[in-house]
Amino acid sequence: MAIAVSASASQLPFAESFEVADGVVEGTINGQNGWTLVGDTADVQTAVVQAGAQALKIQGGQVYHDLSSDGSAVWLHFQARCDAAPTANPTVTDANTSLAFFVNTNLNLVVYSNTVPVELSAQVPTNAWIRFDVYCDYADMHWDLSMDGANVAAGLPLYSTNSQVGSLVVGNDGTSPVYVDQIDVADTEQTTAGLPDSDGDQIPDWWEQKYFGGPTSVVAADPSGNDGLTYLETYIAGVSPFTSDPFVVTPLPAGNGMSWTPVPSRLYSVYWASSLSNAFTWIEDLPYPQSEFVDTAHPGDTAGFYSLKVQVQ
Ligand SMILES: [Ca+2]
Ligand SMILES: [Ca+2]
Repeated sequence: MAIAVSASASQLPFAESFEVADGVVEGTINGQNGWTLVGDTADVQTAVVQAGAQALKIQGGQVYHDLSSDGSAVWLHFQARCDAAPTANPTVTDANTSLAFFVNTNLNLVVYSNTVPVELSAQVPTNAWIRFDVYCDYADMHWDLSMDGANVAAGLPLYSTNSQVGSLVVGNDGTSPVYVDQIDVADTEQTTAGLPDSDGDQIPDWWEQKYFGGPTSVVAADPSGNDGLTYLETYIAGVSPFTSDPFVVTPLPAGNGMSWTPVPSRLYSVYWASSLSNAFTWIEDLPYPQSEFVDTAHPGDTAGFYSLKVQVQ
């Protein structure tokens, strides 16, 4: 099994669960939902599935789907299952590739660091669904890989600097079947799906790697360089962990609410109190991308106080 990603221009987020509800029927994936098959066989089937009633089975060949994004990073996760050790190792040569990895004939994961394949000690069990998570950062030109929520490689340089042509490629060069399900690709953070957090401190690996050079490099409760916020608080608020960078809440001109710059995958909860000596009570939850609260509950009040709580969704 091999995966390769390159990305740039307009279709993310992309999700594929190979279900009838997505417009996918049993039989070859070629021509369904924008997928193209090159090679022998890649069939949507019902016998082995990770979720729902259908999943993709690849037996020799590669399937392609266009991906495009204006963002500077890509979050990708999917489920895969190998029936047996692959009978052949692929070679990636496409200069448009951003990142690539595969399971080799020893069932070890192999990641590309630049154009060099590097065998990891991580082994992939057979006949078990495995979740793979990829974070690809085009600003910093690195990518990370996790298997079942545990980081196995981080800070790898991208295969190529060329990200102008975008596609997702899933292939199986061997003869033993490989199954794939629940593909999810986005260019904003996908926290609802449970991003890998190897040290369990509520800051995902990608953020620790991007800002501190390792997937577990930050102590979440330590003070950041940003005005007394902890590192965890800077991550949740989406502000700098290094310098003064306040989360700005702006009162509406009429004094009946506030606005802010929202961060993807965040939930903003508004609380209100008639005075600072009274307890705040919850009014409303406003998920990203909402960026404004207008108070309709206290139209006649001459005074009041708002509190805005930010959570990762
Ligand atoms: Ca499915
Ligand atoms: Ca963490």
